[in-house]
Amino acid sequence: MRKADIGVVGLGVMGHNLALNFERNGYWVALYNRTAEKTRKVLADAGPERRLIGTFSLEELCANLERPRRILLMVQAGQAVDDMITSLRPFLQSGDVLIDGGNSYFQDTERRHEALKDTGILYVGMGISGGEEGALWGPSLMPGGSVEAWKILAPMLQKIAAKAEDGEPCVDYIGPRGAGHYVKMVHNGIEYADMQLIAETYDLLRHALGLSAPQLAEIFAEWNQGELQSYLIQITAEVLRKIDEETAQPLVDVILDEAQQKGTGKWTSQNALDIGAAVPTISAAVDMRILSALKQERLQASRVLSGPIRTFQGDSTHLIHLARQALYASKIIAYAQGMGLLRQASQEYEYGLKLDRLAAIWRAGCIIRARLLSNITLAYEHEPDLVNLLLAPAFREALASRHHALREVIKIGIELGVPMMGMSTALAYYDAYRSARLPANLIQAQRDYFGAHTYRRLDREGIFHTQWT
Ligand code: NBP
Repeated sequence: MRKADIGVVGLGVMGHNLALNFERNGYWVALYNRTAEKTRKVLADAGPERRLIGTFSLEELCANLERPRRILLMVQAGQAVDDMITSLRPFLQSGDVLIDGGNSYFQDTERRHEALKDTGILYVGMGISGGEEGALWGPSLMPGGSVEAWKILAPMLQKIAAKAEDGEPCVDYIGPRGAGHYVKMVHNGIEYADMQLIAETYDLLRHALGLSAPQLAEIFAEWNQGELQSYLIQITAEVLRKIDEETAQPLVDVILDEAQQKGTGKWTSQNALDIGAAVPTISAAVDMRILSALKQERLQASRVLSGPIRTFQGDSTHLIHLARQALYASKIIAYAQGMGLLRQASQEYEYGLKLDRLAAIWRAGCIIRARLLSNITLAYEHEPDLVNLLLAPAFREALASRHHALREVIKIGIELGVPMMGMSTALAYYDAYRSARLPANLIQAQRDYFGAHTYRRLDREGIFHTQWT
């Protein structure tokens, strides 16, 4: 009987679409899902004559796989992954490859990698981005862990991955242990920031100019033709254009303004704090989701807390032009923060990350795919040790001609009382990073005053303490 080239465990949104992607690319795929009904449904929906083998126990799954076995786990991150590994272990042999393609926390992947290290089972923590469509037609894949496993998997993963404009598959070996899931986590952190910056731009234009959702859709659609071209801008235009069939209003206007989150943005901020990397725009995006969730409190506060009662008096065409520039500038700064975090984590965890490769595999397939990523790829290819993306000549120039717009747009937001937490933090990061002297001298003096924490001086070497009173 024909055995399968790969097994997929977990046939939810991602698992079943990835299975179909492998199948479409010529591979035989064995399917397993905790709830057997789902397996039957995937088989029935796919129809006959497909390279799919339904299995209804993990033993049956493993018996139906070519050696070395390749198994992709696409179950909910957390305990379910540990449970599946424990249940699969008795049926796996040395040399078999086990891939966790869920959004696992990278420290969990480190722990699982360590636990499996002496078993001969090759463990891969793989970040996957692209959602349902990407899983089916080509995701961006971030496999980390066993290098041996990468050699076995590379041809298959290159086939199912998205292809960038130059035809290059959006997959590469990321690094050892939890590196793949680490990079996916930061990808999601950048995604949070990007979405927040777009949302602020929408909010400001709506407040200042009173534009309707369909009018805003046209603006975003036009922006998507230029330097801002990206999946998130494209879907923003499509979302804003959508009319609710029941109410005949723009659907976005009847959606409750409470943003949910699954944790990858929060993990990015938490980890950045742990390793001492500044990612204020990513953190602002997480904070704004938290604030958005306080709907009832906000409703009450809106009745008692005062703010400016002003209307925008300027030229609307000019404001739209400024907003476009500000969005691009703040987006560059947010990406610089994310890439800076990756650079620092690479040293901290000895991941050996190649930032040009990461930017390259995000050019297509994933949620943050954008024209900007081609420029980021080039910047790191040209200068692999670039300490901060802002210093790359192309971005230095892009910001030199746009930071005024960013300042203007934030000022207008402040005047109208529109919260611009993402853009404000982006600008503050830019201003802080380009400051030869920050007021940390005063902070050091305060620390020495109340806690005798000592300070260093600009004019001579050594550690100093002052009796301040
Ligand atoms: P779904 O919620 O669609 O499916 C979850 C799958 O996990 C189902 O097959 C479910 O089996 C299985 N499962 C659960 Br829940 N608990 C299990 C357990 N204890 N043992 C065995 N199987 C269990 O999730 P999804 O959206 O396909 O996401 C899967 C993974 O991929 C997650 O880690 C997610 O964060 C990640 N991811 C999702 C996206 C996305 O856009 N959705 C993108 C990138 C990564 P059942 O049918 O028996 O309940």
